[in-house]
Amino acid sequence: RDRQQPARVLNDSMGDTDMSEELFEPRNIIVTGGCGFIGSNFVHYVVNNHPDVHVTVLDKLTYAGNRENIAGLPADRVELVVGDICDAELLERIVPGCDAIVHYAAESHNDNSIADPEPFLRTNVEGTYCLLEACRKHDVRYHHVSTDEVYGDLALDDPARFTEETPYKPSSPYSSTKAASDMLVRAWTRTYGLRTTISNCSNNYGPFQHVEKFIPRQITNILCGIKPKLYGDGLNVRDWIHTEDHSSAVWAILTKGRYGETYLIGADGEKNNIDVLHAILEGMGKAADDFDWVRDRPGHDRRYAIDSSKLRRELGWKPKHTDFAQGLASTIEWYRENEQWWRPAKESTEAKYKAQGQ
Ligand code: NAD
Ligand code: TDX
Repeated sequence: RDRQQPARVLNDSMGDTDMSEELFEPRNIIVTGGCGFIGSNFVHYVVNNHPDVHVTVLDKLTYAGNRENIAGLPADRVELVVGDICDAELLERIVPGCDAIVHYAAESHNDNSIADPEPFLRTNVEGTYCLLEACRKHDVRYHHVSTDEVYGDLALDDPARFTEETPYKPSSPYSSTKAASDMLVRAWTRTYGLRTTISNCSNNYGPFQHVEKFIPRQITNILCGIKPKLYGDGLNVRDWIHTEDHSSAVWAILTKGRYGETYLIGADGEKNNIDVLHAILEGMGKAADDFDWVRDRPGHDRRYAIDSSKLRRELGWKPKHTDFAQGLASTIEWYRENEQWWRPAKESTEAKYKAQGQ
């Protein structure tokens, strides 16, 4: 295959348009950030669904990374390399011979980026650059995991949703560094002919999410006897997707996506924060008003909404977890059953929020 050509176009030219066919069949992949929330869920997904694939997890184990997230997976399927994506020498050792890099590693929390942007520049921008250079040198396929936040926000009454054509307009230090990293991927694709795809996904929920994020913070607050905390007027809208559906979408794009293309991932899950909080309170037997209003996030994006029709149409993907109430109930259950997992991070996370008036 001519590696400069999009896989789907070549496939069509061969007279075969079966969307279920995987056109790229990796055997050895590197998953960066595979000890974080979404990366580790992807590693579980690959181990459970693709028995021929070996995964090397490259993770720095920052405050957000936890080796427990991939503990118990078979040692002959998953190897953990503890290290930094900015470490070019380390990349030189592990990248040759792998078929693809799926890049999840990032500093990922908006509130942290407002308090201290520096690590976001380094990991999200410089780290992506280092991975792109390693892929260029060793001719490795690269998938870039990004966020809908690169598009900025929408008004609550705007009928529009984000599409692959929406102009970039990031609001926070976090989203601006993710936008910058997407731009690097596009430039390396066009200039060097790298075989890349980009996905921009909406807000994920599910097991293994750090207690600094909205849904786990509120669930674990209630479990600790602390009141949930709602920013601003609580009307900000997020488009929720279960992390397992994000994993299946990334796999579809990695194996069937056209090189050089961007795909938006979303599951039609728009909800405002107060409705999500009410669902958590109700699901945990608390009164609807049993929470605190706290200081709003500076520059707080109002609404995110994803139109994922390109991904569904071109690659035949669809989400499995379409019942948010059920997904939330099983997430609450997971945090109830895994207190030893989240407890060590809880106190310091709440202390940080308290110092910020949140
Ligand atoms: P997370 O913060 O839970 O995990 C990030 C992981 O990356 C951690 O394991 C951390 O140790 C690792 N890491 C950080 N810096 C590193 C470095 N320099 N070198 C190697 N490893 C490093 O993040 P997440 O919520 O799982 O997000 C994963 C990716 O998905 C990010 O790229 C994020 O932008 C994107 N994303 C997240 C969401 C969401 O809702 N959380 C939505 C869309 C896209
Ligand atoms: O205690 C809280 N109270 C509250 O009202 C927290 C932590 C958040 N919020 C609000 C802010 C947002 O409107 O809840 C919403 C969700 O907040 P986060 O969980 O911090 O997520 P968000 O800022 O939307 O970003 C997430 O989705 C997109 C991820 O953290 C990003 O990595 C991803 O790119």
